[in-house]
Order: sequence, then structure tokens, then C-alpha cells
Amino acid sequence: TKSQVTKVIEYVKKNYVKPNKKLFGLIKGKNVIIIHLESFQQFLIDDKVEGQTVTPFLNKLYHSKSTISFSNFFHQVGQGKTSDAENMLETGTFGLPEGSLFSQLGSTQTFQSAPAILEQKEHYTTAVFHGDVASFWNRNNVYKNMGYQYFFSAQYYDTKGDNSIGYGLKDKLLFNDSVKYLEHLQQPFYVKYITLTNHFPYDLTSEDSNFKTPNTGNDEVDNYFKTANYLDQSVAEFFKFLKKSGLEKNSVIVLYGDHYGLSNSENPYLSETFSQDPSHFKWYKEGSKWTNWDNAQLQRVPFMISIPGYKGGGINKTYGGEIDVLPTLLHLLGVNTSKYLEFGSDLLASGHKQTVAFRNRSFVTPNYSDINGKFYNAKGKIIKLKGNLKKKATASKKEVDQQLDNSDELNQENLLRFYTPKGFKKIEASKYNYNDGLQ
Ligand code: GP9
Ligand code: MN
Repeated sequence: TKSQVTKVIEYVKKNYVKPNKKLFGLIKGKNVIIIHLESFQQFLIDDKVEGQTVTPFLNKLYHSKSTISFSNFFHQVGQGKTSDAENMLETGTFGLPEGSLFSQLGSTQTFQSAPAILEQKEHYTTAVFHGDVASFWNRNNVYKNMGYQYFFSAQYYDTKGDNSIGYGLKDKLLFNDSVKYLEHLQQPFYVKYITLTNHFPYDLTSEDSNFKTPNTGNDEVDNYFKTANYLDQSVAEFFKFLKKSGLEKNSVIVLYGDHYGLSNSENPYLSETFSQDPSHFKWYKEGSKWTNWDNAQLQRVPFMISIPGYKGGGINKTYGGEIDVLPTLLHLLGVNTSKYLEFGSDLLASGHKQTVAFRNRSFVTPNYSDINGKFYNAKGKIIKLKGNLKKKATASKKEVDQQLDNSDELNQENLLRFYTPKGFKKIEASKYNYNDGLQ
């Protein structure tokens, strides 16, 4: 109702963080290519197993001066997994406390999402490329409500036989076989590639990879490195195409990991690989009892903004998460976000608060974390809260609860029906037809 939306607008206004003046509009008018790295965790960057560098291309990109890379960026998904990550990045709101917002609300939800904002404000063409069927996570309906103009899903590619594995088309083929569509999109375009091959249980044939896996005794953990290496090769091939085609000159490539690949129950097996590259896992005391704080350290995922030709990049240690991507990206594109109801804030702005809320209301900050109700210091030691620290931790907990409560209210009550930012035109889902054979 109207009074509920007024309350949420008040909350968002109070927490709005102004853009970084120097960087606002840095990449205005460039093509934006989002690469969704399926189940890709940050620890893979710069990791080595069995004497092999797991992701050589992404490592180079991460350390490049033309990339703004984040080293303390966390996923914030719930049970919606990939669809929660998509929801956060496209709308600046969290997924739901249970289930998937895409599945439960996506067919009838009012969005004010990135593709619509960029088409209306900056005349972008918008498209998604994904090798699974259009109906997975109800995407065919959600994307029309988000205002995506095109959705090149499975039926646009030859997914037969060995071309697919797991949920669909292999990543190298997704990037390769989508070129014929990409090159016909009117520029500037905002496109998203959702990869698939690095997905549980991380199957991959020996024709597609000769990466030597470790021997932890857990198949998923061992195979995870192989499919991550394959994904790295897929992205490398795509960047080669962007360079050769000349597209890279006026494009920005945003890469993010959508959520963890290995679950908490598999992490102790994973920790057996740490001794192969101890400098990479400095936070872990060899042989120490594995704790929930250790699990939290592994919830980091990459967030990299590759700006070919830019020299001002570097590794940014700011603590943040997927909820912060939309305001960060829109500001870089020169779009004012103060009127949109977004619950994160620009990671490049001085006013950004470094409290990262997980969907289950645990949270991490640079100095302390609340993981499932236990408090840890920055080194992972359980601490008793008292005095000033207790005050700060209580304030952080309140911040997390308010951020999630307001986002949940907006989504569960579909409050954007009652609030249209000045200058924003409501999205007309009926305008879009993805020729996917679905209704
Ligand atoms: C399939 C894929 C699912 O379309 O996106 O990924 P998940 O949600 O299982 O991480
Ligand atoms: Mn996923």
C-alpha cells in the first residue's frame, strides 16, 4: 500500500550514497557486457593446484591496471542461487528469504531494472545469452517484466549431444555461437552472458579438459578446479573475439561470481588443497578446526570491471556484495540513481558502508563478523562483545535487519506498483517476444 512504500522510500533516501565525483560517467555510452561466472568463488583467483594455475586468464584480468577489481566482495544469494544473483544485479534488491523471487513473483512483479533504465535513459539495446531453456528460473517471463529486448536461450544454439553438459550448452560454445546475434545488436548494448559449465557436480569430459585435478577424496571438490579452468578458457576466448572484432574499444566487461560452488560440507575437503599454495590462504591456520568464520571467508566471489584502455584500475579492498553492483555500475555509466529504490550503495563512493549482509542475516565487516549469531574478530577468533565493540556490532546488526526488511517488504508487497520515479516509464512486458516457443 501507499503508506508502506512511503516508509521504504524514506529508508532508501536516508541510506542513499552520493557517487564518486571523479568516476561518475567514466564509462558513459560504452557497451556493457556482463559475464556471470557460474558458481565461481574468489579463492580460485591466483590459486594453484597440482602445480597448475587454475584460472590464468582471469588472474591477469584481476591484476590488470585497466580493471577495477574487488578483493572483499561477497555473494548474498539465498535459495534462488543464480536467479537471486541476477535479481540483485538487475534491480538492486535482495532475493527472498526463502525460495526464488524469479519463480515466485517474477511473472507479475513490477521492476525498475537495469535493462529498462539503460534503454530509457541511455538508449541501450539489451539482451541475455544463456545456454539453458528459457523457462528455467521463469526467466522468459521475468526478463519481459525487466524489459530485456532479447533473450537468446537454448533454442538459439545447437545444444545437441556433446555440445551440452549439465544444465545446457558448454560455455565455449555459448560465447562462440552467440557472436552471430551479438554482432547485429544496435550499439550501445547492455548484454549478459550467463555461463553454465562450472556448475555442480562439475562434470567435464576429457575431450574438453586435461586439467589435472587434486585428490581430496571428494569428487565435486576435485572436479571444481577442472570446470573452473574450462570457464577461464571460455572467457579468454571471448576476450580474444572482443579484441579481434574491435568491440573491446568501446565496451566495458563486468565479471562476477554468482555464488559459492563448494558448499560448507565440502569446504574441509577443499582445505586439503590449501597446503599446495599456502601463501594464497594466509587466513587459514593449517590443521586448525574448520569454523563457520572459515566458511564465510570462502563466500567471496569476483567482481571485476574491465575497462579496456583505462589505466586507473587496481584492487579495491572495500567490503561489499552483489546488492551494491547496480548503483556502482549505473554511476560509472553516468546515471543518477537517487530516485530508484535500491538497497546497496556505490562501492567506489566514500559514503559506502562496509557491512555486508548475507541473506540469512549473518554479516561481515572489515573488523568483525556475526556468523549464525557468533561474533568473530578480523582474524576469525570468537569474541565476547563488550563496550564500544558491542555498540558497533549492535548497530551493524540493525543496519542488516533494516536493509533486508525493507527489501523484502518492497518485493513481497510488489511496492513498485505504487512508486514510479520521475522520468521512468513503466515497463510494458507485452512488447517483448523472445520466439522461444513459450507463451
Ligand atoms: C541454469 C542455471 C542454474 O539455468 O542458471 O544455476 P543455479 O541457479 O543452479 O546456480
Ligand atoms: Mn548459479
